[in-house]
Amino acid sequence: MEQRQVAIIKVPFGLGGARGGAELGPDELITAGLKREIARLGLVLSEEVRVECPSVSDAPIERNRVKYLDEVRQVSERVCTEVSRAVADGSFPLVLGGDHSVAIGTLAGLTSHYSNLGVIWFDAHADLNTEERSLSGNMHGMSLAAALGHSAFNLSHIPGVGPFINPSNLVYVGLRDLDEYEKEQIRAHGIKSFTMHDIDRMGIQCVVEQALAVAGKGSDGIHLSFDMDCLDPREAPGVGTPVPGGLNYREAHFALELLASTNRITSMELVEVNPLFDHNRHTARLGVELIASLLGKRIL
Ligand code: 5AB
Ligand code: MN
Ligand code: MN
Ligand code: MN
Repeated sequence: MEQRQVAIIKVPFGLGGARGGAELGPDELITAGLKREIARLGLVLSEEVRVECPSVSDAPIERNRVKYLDEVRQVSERVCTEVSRAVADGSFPLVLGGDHSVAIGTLAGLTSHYSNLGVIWFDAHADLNTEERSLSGNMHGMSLAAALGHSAFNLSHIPGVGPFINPSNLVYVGLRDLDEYEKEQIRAHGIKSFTMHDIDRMGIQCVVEQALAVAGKGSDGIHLSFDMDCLDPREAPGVGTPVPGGLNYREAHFALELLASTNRITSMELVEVNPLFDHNRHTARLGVELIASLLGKRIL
């Protein structure tokens, strides 16, 4: 990481998720000691902003098949503004979700600065569904379809936003639960995907090195989108959509330590921490540790 200034952008939004609770994620990460870790690393916290989000408890009962689209749209615009401002200030944007639909706003804010943004997406899921093809109607499963311009609601609907993400600079790490339509999309667009099978076979070091080569090829910035459900639920129980067979503690840390050591990552978001399914703040504390690894924390 080149910048020594970090901007924390909290997005307490949970209406894009399958179950409520992700809206509690940002505060949980702060309580788990995120700012203390940032200070220990000698980094300057240039700002800490909280994006105003429609509350989950006051939300109207959703009768549409695609859930809370208007709310996602509103939050995307606000997140875009804050992320864009952080980049313009020379800060490293650190977005704290919230469910993964917040990535639409993050990517919108980033593409208004980077003309060819690389994206590394750590997730059990591909988040490639469109409004038409999603089986759940949950927007947190559609964020990359929006960033690639595949869905009806996409980045072009957010004012002042640059190009879509180029699928050749997008790479997945940790996939293990895909809808049939998502599999078709990955094949059709040739999106580089390191599934859990590939991690078992090649090891996480090789996977991360190759992922970096894909995201970094010809790109002027690399965004790391980190869905906590990429981890095994035994490591990170506090997520909304847990899937067995994920990354273990050291694999996740080692991956982020490797990324840190390259100085190529220009922004990060950590999403889907859900305190309602956690115990003893375990998942949020792990999230804080992982962010510290990405920001350059070393064992020795
Ligand atoms: B997450 C599923 N594909 O569309 C869907 O946690 C799960 O942001 C989406 O990765 C999971 O509802 C979204 C079945
Ligand atoms: Mn996700
Ligand atoms: Mn996921
Ligand atoms: Mn989830």
